[in-house]
Amino acid sequence: MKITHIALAALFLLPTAHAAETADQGMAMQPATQSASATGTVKKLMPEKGRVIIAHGPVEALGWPAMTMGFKATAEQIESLEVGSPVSFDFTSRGMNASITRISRQ
Ligand SMILES: [Cu+2]
Repeated sequence: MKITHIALAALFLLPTAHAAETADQGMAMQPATQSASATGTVKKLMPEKGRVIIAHGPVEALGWPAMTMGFKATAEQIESLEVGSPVSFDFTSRGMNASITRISRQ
């Protein structure tokens, strides 16, 4: 999802938080794992890849603007979702590598 984030950041001329984070991943330094919560709308389910695409609102804890991105999710989490569902969820993020730890429909 790196390309998507760079493209979105450029497209909307948003603050550089995401771009800076993405750039960090290209260097030897590994970003720390952080936990955060967000709300959003399910855009796409990708059970074969263990991912769900969510249009999420701003995540202040991480300095993320609203955007559409992929999150790692378990088969059970993906099965509980439907495209178009509004959701609230918790996730851990290492740079732009985000994994859902809890998700529920709103
Ligand atoms: Cu994002």
